[in-house]
Amino acid sequence: MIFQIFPISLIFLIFPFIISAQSQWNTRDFMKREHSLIKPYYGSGIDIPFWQFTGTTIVTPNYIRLTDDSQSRSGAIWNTVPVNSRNWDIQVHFKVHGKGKDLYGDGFVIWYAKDHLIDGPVFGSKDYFLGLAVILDTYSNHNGPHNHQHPYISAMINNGSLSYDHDRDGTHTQLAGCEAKFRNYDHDTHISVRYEKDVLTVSTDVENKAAWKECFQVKGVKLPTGYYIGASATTGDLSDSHDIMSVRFFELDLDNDEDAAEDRSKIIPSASYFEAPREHIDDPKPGMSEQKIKILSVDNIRPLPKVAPRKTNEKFRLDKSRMYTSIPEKERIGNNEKTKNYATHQGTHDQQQVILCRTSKASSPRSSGKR
Ligand SMILES: *[C@@H]1O[C@H](CO)[C@@H](O)[C@H](O)[C@H]1NC(C)=O
Ligand SMILES: [Ca+2]
Repeated sequence: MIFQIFPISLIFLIFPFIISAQSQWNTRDFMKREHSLIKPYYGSGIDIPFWQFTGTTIVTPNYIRLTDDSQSRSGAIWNTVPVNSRNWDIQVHFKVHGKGKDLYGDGFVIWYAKDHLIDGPVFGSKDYFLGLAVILDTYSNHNGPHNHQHPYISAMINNGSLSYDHDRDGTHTQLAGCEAKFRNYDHDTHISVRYEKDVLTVSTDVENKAAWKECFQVKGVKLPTGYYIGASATTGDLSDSHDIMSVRFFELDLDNDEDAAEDRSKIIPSASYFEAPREHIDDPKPGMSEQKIKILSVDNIRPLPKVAPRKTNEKFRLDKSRMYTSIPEKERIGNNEKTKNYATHQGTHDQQQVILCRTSKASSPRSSGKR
């Protein structure tokens, strides 16, 4: 009997080595159905199992369209099951396409966030979120000189205190980013968001090579378990269709993961590395652009051009581009009331009307003068 058992135990000894050799190719990573979205989307009923959608999202047999190629759309799709895996890889097959040749927007976000199904100004979802946003930004809002082209993929980690600044394409809050042309292809386009041992790696497969190309990698990213996967998109004056064909969630089964037992459910999202902003070189704190709402009376701010030179030690400024040009279309979604009031108040002398304006501590008068 002993001799019969022995070969079997040998197999058990050898087996782990076979597996660990294979794990480089992720054969042990397995797709979790409850976090994945694959065709056919519908189960037995009219619901998509484990997923909910909001806004302009429509589901067809072959794709989930967050927005179509028309103005002022906003749609999202969210997984309803919180992710309890510590290490994962989310692979999204997507398609962004539209009739615009040079002008199109705005893009979409792949989320790993605490709050789900909450609409807002960050490509259709909540600002001041907790978690990770991987932003595929097709439209360059940034007025100043740019260091990169769009479409641009970047990542933002938020503990709920930061606002995504559309006007600067999130420059102040991004961890890292890369250019990636992913629009209007006939071939399939994919993105992988991999979170493994606190390292975030974003890769794309958009050149029809059936291989991942690294976009960026950032170490020291802390994300808790228990958040939700989602995707959301918006259009403004410019538009695109933003389609999701599939979401595949792989739980990574790591060898020698000594931290695997650690309870990660209570930690606050954080990143030890922020990319230095491309502008605002006089900003002492990269990635810390702070925004606040100030309430001013209209009397105090008229006529508008006098506001900036007024002798005051208050560290706010009025964003003139906001006053004289149309408010960026991104802000309109979910902010319709506010922008409407904004426009009205500009044209009236009624006293004590309240105007909401955005101020930025990070912007000194000098830098605003350069704009
Ligand atoms: C949240 O993030 C901001 C900006 O990165 C940081 O200043 C703040 O200390 C963080 N708060 C918590 C509770 O981690
Ligand atoms: Ca943008």
